[in-house]
Amino acid sequence: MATAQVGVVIVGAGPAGLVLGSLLLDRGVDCVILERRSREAVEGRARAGFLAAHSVRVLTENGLGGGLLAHGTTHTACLFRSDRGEFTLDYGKSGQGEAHTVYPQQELVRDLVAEYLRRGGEIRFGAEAAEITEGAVRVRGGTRVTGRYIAGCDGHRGIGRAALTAHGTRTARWDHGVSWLAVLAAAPPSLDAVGYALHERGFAGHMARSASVTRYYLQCPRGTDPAEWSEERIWAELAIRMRTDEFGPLRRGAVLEKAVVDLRSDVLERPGAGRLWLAGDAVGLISPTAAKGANLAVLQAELLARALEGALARGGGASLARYPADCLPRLWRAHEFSHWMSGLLHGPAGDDDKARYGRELQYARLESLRTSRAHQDFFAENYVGI
Ligand code: RFL
Repeated sequence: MATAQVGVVIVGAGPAGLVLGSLLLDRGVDCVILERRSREAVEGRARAGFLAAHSVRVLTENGLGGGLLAHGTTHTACLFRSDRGEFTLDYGKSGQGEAHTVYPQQELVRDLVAEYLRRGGEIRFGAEAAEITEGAVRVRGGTRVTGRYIAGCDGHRGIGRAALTAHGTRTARWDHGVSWLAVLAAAPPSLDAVGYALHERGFAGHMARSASVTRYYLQCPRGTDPAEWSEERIWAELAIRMRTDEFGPLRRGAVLEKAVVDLRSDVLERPGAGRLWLAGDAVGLISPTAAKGANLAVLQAELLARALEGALARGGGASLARYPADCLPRLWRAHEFSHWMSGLLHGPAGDDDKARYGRELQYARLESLRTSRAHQDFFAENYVGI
């Protein structure tokens, strides 16, 4: 059974789909969002937390930033630790002088769902898109939803991307060969800054999420089962890699979640064709080293909203044809920086000549970041900007 045709059928109620939906409604484009999970599941999924200045601008200028302005906190510094010492890089004082706003992704998603519904939008939770055909989405269970355009905002493993690659769209891909145990702890942050610790046992990271929740990362071997990491072991390993003997203890708390993330990146050569266009992780997966994923989702939603509005208002694809050129260079810039960060944070394993050489390069890069204003400006501009 098909329902009436809407302007845009959006698949996925993550940051990309929800921002796109609200922007389209604002521009007078009717749309419907299909989301396979329940509202509770979507609003409860803790992932990102660092919103770049551009994302904050897009959200606030479009009436989507109430929650983050009221409850987010500003971050302008990150700290690097290694066996050569510690230093803080105040990126708010370098580059364009911009800041991150720390606001948990699940809270942003909650705000976005509420605002989209308030604007009169429709979300069908528990509606899994099973197939995308020319201008129509078949929902598992039988219904067909038709739109003049389909927006695949269904993440990296979604069917939007699969529909494009099935028709020959190629992917550029990189495996960083590194995995992280991503831990969410009911513990207040232990540092005022984002913490990056380089250690011969592997990288460890600290990122505030709220006054009572902190995300930690521990580099671990590929194929690690999170069950191997007890709460005890996590805190003991964090203490070693973050060198708490030297720099002071971490504030501990219950581990709320632990998952292994393989650091992989990829980008589609084209983010859409015909009547199917993608935004967010569906276009490209980016390794979490520089906390770019959710920010790229917001950026692409903004660009795609403009392109779809133009296509619907004026007919045909001139504005959609510009979407790849607007979106891909920015995406690649973020990937280049994330890749650079990955090299900075992950030293080679072992102690042979090659590993020692690689580690010294890592230290030289850190030392340059510590002392060179030009290098700090480069870092700041890319870390907080898009
Ligand atoms: P999402 O958030 O994955 O949302 C996609 C939605 O589509 C739904 N879906 C379907 N719905 C209907 N039918 C289908 N067939 C469907 N298939 C999928 C899914 O249920 C889901 O609700 O993609 P989106 O919107 O593109 O947003 C991307 C961001 O969520 C992601 O890039 C970030 O979370 C990445 N990320 C971070 N990004 C940052 O900018 N800053 C950070 O600090 C940061 N930390 C992180 C992160 C990702 C992490 N993980 C789990 C990979 C930390 C972690 C641990």
